[in-house]
Amino acid sequence: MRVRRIDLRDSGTSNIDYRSVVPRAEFDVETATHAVQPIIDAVRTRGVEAIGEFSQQFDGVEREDIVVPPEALARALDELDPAVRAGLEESIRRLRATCAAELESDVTTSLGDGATVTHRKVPVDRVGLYVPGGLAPLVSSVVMNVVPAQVAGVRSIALSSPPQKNSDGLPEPTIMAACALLGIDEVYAVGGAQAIAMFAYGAGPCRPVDLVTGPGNIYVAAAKRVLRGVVGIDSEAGPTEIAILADDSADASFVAADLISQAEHDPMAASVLVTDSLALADDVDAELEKQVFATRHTARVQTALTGRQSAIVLVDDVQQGLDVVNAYAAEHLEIHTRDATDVASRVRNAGAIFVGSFAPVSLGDYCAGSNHVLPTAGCACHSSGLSVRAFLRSVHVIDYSRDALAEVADHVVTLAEAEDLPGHGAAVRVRFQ
Ligand code: HSO
Ligand code: ZN
Repeated sequence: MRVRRIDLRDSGTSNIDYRSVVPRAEFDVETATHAVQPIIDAVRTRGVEAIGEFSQQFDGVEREDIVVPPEALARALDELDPAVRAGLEESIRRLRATCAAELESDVTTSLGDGATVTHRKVPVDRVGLYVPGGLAPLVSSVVMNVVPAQVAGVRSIALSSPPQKNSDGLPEPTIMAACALLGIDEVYAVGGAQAIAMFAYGAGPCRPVDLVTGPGNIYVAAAKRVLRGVVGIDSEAGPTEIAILADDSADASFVAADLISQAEHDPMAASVLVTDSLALADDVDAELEKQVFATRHTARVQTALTGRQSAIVLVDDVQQGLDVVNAYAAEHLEIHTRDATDVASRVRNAGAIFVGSFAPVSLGDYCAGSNHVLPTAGCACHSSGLSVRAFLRSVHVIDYSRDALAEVADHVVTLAEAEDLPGHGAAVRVRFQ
């Protein structure tokens, strides 16, 4: 097994567009939009009937009712392994702490006597949270979606996760248990693009939502892209990615383990090492060789690591490494260099940054107190990971008295004239005639 190498050493740094050399999957979100469009159209026009057909086709499940009964949620929580429950509780506790600290209050600015503008934060009314089932039941994604929504004050929360053959056509039991633990009672057994379409348009018992959040496979990410505008979306959180920026001080066994940890999610997952140390690159290769065959999901990991989307990128120095990782805009970026804190402060584009050798991505996946729903496929250069802010809108509230308006009236009239919009000016003048 060999991870492909991209050698950028001695390439002259001045005129390389690193975005064109960083590794990317051939099958991308844009391509997947063609596959999901018919699914979305079918759910929009035929609702639950179409959902039933897709559940049969993609999940191998035949179940009339897409609603998960409250008794099933309660039973799943009763039957939850106590150690898993303790892990979830710790994860919830830490994430609640960061979410509570991040909750922004309204800001009022005074612009003179009787003139204020308030930046008011208003939670979204109704959200649809997606939790993947697929290759792994991501129970932790229930926590990552629900906690910030609850802290933001969202009143109506619906959650959907794929129906499972071995769970009577209901979602994975641990996922149902986590819903019960967090007090979520509106749960649907619907997966993939059809779940995103159900949230966007509404279907049967599920009323349309205002915002959809959550991670998923490439089809879920594509459905979010297609439906953005019909519904709000958090970010495109598709097949997972890890990039590691490392120098010769890094521990090759840690680096290899972390590359494998995210490759384990999906044959389409991306694991990228960027290093200025050829010795480290070789050591990581050797470690991968050992560790990949000792891990449980060898085939999936191997496919991910040897795919076009994964690579070891050789650079001249840490500065060039930073240019490469900034161009790549990884979902997760680990920094294994000397002065890791300083290097991390120079990163501009990443969904989340993990500093030093003892902050692996797996920590953030479960228990760091950070969120693991993060933008993928380069979207980190314009989008943010899930947080309380994703569930809030900000509204400017403009409150001016007569005198305060008089103070600025001439400027409004002049600017309106300059734009050839005299009616705008007149709307101010009429108040003083
Ligand atoms: N690494 C995934 C999240 C996850 N990992 C859930 C394990 N469980 C995307 O950030
Ligand atoms: Zn993970």
